[in-house]
Order: sequence, then structure tokens, then C-alpha cells
Amino acid sequence: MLRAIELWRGRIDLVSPFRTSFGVDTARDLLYIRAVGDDHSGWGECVAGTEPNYSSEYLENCVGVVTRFLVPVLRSDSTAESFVVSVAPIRGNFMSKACVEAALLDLQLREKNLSLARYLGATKTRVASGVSVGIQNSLDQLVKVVGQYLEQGYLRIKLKIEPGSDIELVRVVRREFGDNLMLQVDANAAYTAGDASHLRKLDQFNLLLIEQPLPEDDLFGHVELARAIATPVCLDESITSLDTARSAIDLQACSIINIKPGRVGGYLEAKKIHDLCFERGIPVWCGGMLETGIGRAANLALAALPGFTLPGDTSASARYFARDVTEPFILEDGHVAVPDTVGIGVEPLPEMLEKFEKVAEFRTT
Ligand code: NPQ
Ligand code: MG
Repeated sequence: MLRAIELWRGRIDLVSPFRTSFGVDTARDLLYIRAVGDDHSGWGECVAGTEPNYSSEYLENCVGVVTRFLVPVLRSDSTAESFVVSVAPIRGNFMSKACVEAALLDLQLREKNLSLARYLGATKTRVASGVSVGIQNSLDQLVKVVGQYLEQGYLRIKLKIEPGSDIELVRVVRREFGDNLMLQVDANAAYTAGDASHLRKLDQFNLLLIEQPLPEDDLFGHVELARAIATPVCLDESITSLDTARSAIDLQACSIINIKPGRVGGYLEAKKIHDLCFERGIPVWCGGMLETGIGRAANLALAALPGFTLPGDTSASARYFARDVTEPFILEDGHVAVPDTVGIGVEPLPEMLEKFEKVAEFRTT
């Protein structure tokens, strides 16, 4: 039974600034949802950033959406499944819905003594992990940083790119680390339809994929671009639901999909997208949103499903944080272990929770 919902806020420094085509972050603002039952509680992490630059959602707004529109649908007999049905009429706000759903899932799975990985249908006990490398100040710095991640064992490198900082980065990293390195790029929607002939210059580097080259709502632009270049197009920001995934696949706007539970409204929708892609032979991989251990744990359970055939941005905690909010996730032999205990398998460490603030509490009826 669900007795209460709590909202927790915090902030945690990143080990180094993370620069993408949409901005620089030096810290992660946090919103956690805690679903409180009689004997257990569950945690969900909101993936929204401080500003609406990755997508239109942002953290402070999620606090308002959760409080005004999502908490009011909850009853003491609510489940993650019933919650998803109840909030279907509410448009968008995927990241707000996802963190509430995640907390409910964690609670109900703990009550049933079942792990999220088992519940979702995981077939792996560890997940092959890549790392997302932010835009650096120089090519020398880029080579140094990539070298460090490869030394740590990461199995795949993703370079963040933007106009003016793209072909040369890939050329240098390929030259330095060789043709066998699994290498891909992510533009975070920074290009336009007219950039096709420029992006075609990436074809010579045998990349695994180019992620989200064009704006989120430009599915047809991606169709045209995918026809014009040899590098496989992967969508991230554009895929906000099972329906957009199906449309993108049918239109051939992409041949690979990055699944992020936060971006699609939760783990249940993410599993549906996985199942569709599995059936259609579309490879998927699990993205990352600089999650602390709470979100990271749940993502690992999802990434353990059989259709996740490409290494994800499921990096170790140390990639982002000197001290994670949970026991840290570590990289072993290029892989991160999938939690196999109840629920998401982790909880915030008491000493970390002390630094955070419970900003609201609502009781259910
Ligand atoms: C991506 N993540 O795949 C995102 C982008 C991203 C690991 O590259 C705060 C909140 C900062 C969300 C920085 C990775 C963020 C963020 C980058 C998302 O496109
Ligand atoms: Mg991306």
C-alpha cells in the first residue's frame, strides 16, 4: 500500500565540467521521489536538467508538475501500472511521470521481493559500458581524456560534437586509437537539414552511429539525412514514446534507438520500445542523463534486456561523481553489474541524504 509521496531535492558536483552542444554543466541538480509504503519505500530519480536545453523539461518545473498533476492521481492502492494509465491524458512531461513511476515500481517490487531486472525480463547479469565524452578545450585534451577512459576499460567512446567541432575530433581520435575502437558521436540536435554534405565527411571514419543530428521534432529531416549519409542514424531526443519509436522506424528516420526511461515517461514505456525494436531488428542501447546511483541502478536493469546489443552510456559512478548518492557502481572489465536484489537494488546512503532536503510530503487516501 502507498501511504505517502515525498519530494527530495539536492545538488551534487560533477568531477569535471560536462560540455555538450547545448551547454556546460558543473553540477547536477537533483529531484528524487520517495514512495512510502507500510514496510518499504521506493526511490525514483528525475532526469531533467536545471535548464530546458536537452529537452523542454527542467527540474524546477518537474517539481510543479509532480505536485500539481501527478501526486493528485495517486491513491493508497496505486501501482506503477495504474499510475501510467491515470496520467495518460496528461501531455508530455515524460521526465516528471518517469520519476514517480520509478518510485512506485521500486516500492511494489520490494513488497513482492522481486528485482527490477527480473521484473523487466533481464537476460544479463552485467552490462557492457561506454562513456560519453564532453566537448573539450583542445584536441590534445580530448586525446588525453579518451585515453584515460580507455585505460579504465570503457568498451565504447561517444564524442559530443557540434558545428565547428566535429570532423577533426573524430579524425584525431580514430588516428590515435585505431580502427577497432567502438566510436560514435552525439550532436544533441545541433545540425540542420542543410548540413548533410558536411556530415557525410564522417562516413570515412566507420562510426557505430551518429546520435540525434537534427532537432527533436524533425523526423523527416532525419529520414532525408539517413538516406544521404552512410553512418547509421540513431535517435535520442526525438523518441519520446512507443508511438514515436514506431513512426521513426517505419519512416526509416533511424536504424538504431537510444532508450532513456526518463525521456519516454518511464520503465514500462521503455520496455515496450525495447520489445518493438527487438521484434523489428532495431538495435537499442541505454542512454544516460548523468544519473546518480538511484537512476543508474534502474537503467542497468533495463539495459540487461536482450535487445540492448550496443554498449550504453551506463558508465560507473566515478565517471560523474566523486561520491555517489548510493554505493558506487564500478566498472569491471568494461562492464557494470546489474543489481540483483529487491527493487532497484540500491538506496540513498544516509550520510548523503543528510545533505539533501525533503521539500514536500503528501499522504494518500
Ligand atoms: C545525451 N547524456 O545522450 C545526454 C545528454 C545530457 C551522457 O551524453 C543534465 C541533465 C546534464 C541531462 C548533460 C549523455 C545533461 C543531461 C548531457 C543530458 O544526449
Ligand atoms: Mg544523446
